[in-house]
Amino acid sequence: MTKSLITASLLATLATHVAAHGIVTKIVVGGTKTYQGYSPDFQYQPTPPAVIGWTAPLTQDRGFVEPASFGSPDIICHKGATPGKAVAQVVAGETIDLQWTVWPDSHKGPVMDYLADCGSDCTTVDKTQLKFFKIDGVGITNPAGTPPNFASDDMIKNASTWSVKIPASIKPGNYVLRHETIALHSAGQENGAQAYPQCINIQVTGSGTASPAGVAGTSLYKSTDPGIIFDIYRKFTSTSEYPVPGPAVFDGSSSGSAPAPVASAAPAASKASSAAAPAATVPATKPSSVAAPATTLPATTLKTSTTAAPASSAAPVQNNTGGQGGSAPPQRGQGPPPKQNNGQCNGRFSRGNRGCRR
Ligand SMILES: [Cu+2]
Repeated sequence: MTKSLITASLLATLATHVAAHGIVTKIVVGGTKTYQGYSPDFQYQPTPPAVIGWTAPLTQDRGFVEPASFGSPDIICHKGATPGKAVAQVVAGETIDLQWTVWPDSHKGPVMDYLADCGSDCTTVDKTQLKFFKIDGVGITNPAGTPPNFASDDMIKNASTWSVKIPASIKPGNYVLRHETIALHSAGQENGAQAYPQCINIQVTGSGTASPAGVAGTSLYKSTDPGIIFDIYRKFTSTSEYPVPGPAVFDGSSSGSAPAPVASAAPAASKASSAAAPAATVPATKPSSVAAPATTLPATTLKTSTTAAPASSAAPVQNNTGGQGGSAPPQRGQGPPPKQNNGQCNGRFSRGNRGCRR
């Protein structure tokens, strides 16, 4: 990269970086059932609310788990996390919208979702015993640009909200949903990626029978995985050039009742995202085309995948394995959210001095 390019990128990042990273603050099931997420601020309240989000008081900084800790229990549901005390009710096949705090656009990377069977009770489960299977994994969704468009960018465009469908095929029971993005702005160097796992408890009802095998949270990633050490600041020609880390997506994730994207049910996450080339037209299998006519919602409104506008032919259309998430058209006219730079977290531009760390 030339010096001028670096300078231009640096200025862009300084201008757009927000201080905090993020947590999931709100969860909406099936478009109607709203649940509060966990906030580290709860630890200062005399009577903290019981929420479905896992308790993680050490995330006061809205920070991340570093790759050096990918083998430690901190990666399971974030640093020092203990089970949430409430449970969301979900019908298998329903979509869950996870709303983050305003996500910094410098923090580009994949978005992944996993489930793990808790047995009788997620609110008291031993997290080290959980075995996670992946139901959603999206990396680059448009190779244009340097860096290219990642799932995190789509999440930002969708009002900092990611939508994931709970597979209709899984058997009823108690599950931890492990939702995560991994920021890659410093991932060109070892231990530079930043994992932001967020867990919630759900109780799934339905008539599914699948009980997919999973892996312990501490075995999901290695610090040397090709999708963990990865330079995003180069030219890309295909969405598949980024290998989404972790196990393959459970191949029953997209089966079951409509509007599952049956044709795009690729087992491998990287294959799945390769289907998300910048499309001029909406793929015939796009599930959202069965939904209501496109509605343009304000950036602050929680938006579900069903509003992914078929009308917006110029927008990059994403067709990820879950069929959801970040397929909102860019909302350029509405301007970026309020941003500031307080000198924290200068991302990869601090390659030499480990930026974005405490
Ligand atoms: Cu950060």
